[in-house]
Amino acid sequence: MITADITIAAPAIAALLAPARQILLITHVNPDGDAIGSLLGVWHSLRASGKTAVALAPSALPEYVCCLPGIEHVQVYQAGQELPACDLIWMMDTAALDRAGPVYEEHAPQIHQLPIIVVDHHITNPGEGRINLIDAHAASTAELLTLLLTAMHAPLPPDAATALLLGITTDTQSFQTSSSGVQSLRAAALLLEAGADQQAIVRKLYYALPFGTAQLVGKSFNEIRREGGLIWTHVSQEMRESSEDSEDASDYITQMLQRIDGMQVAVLFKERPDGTVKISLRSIPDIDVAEIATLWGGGGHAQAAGATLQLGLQAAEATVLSVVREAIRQAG
Ligand SMILES: [Mn+2]
Repeated sequence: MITADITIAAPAIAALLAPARQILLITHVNPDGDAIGSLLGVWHSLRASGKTAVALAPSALPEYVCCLPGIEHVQVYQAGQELPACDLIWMMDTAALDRAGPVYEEHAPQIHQLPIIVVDHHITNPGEGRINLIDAHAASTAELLTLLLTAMHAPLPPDAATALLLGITTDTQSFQTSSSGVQSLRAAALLLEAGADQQAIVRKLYYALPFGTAQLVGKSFNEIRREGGLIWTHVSQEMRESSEDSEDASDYITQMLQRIDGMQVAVLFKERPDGTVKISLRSIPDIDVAEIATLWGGGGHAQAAGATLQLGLQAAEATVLSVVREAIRQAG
């Protein structure tokens, strides 16, 4: 079943959960706030309902989720590890099974034998689970999960609410994205009513910028370029080596690029230690960057997408910018 309708998904998911004894919760590789907020929110809810659940992140967590209550219960997958024992898998915020990275690569046959629940908001999600709640209009997966758990009359303890609210807050950039509307605010209101600690989230997300991130933002902005509505910059390995930090700077830089007056498409090129280049694309509603990202095996949302190129920094810039220039030209 693939549906965007929570009232249809809720009874179907409740029926699948009812007989399950051990539920494995998985999210995407390089997890963000929505991924971990969703994972931990569902974990707390299941635990409060007396279920046994394991929350598994395919790779290391971003620093800003470390304030969440119960975060120590999120396991980070180690290469070669066995898949935790389970009779049901629940995947969240994961646009395709293979976005679970090493967890999927190392256990695909086992994963395919189990019933899978998919809850996601990526437009590119093909719906590979038994029950797939996929709503590309939802601003975050945490928003969908909040409404789903509410529709299922599942427990929503304060720690679950805090985790889910962090997911909504990060994916909407505090209700600024074009996809955040009535439903996002309604979900947030439900979470506040359930006792979410909003101030703890605000302090961690907006008043705790690591010094190394500030250094890296400065270096990257020093190299910013513009051609009409096309704005781009990069983070090289050299810049990272000469700063104190950090993985998380790229999110911050991308958000800043989007704020520039006249931006139609913003691109951040991030050089990885293995020599590949990760691109992060942002756009105004006339231009679909998810479609552009699929050219290199990436994906995401129409206005926020990413991909990894097996090219060096200069070659990646030349390749991507020529495609984006053409997209801007076609959008008029
Ligand atoms: Mn998300």
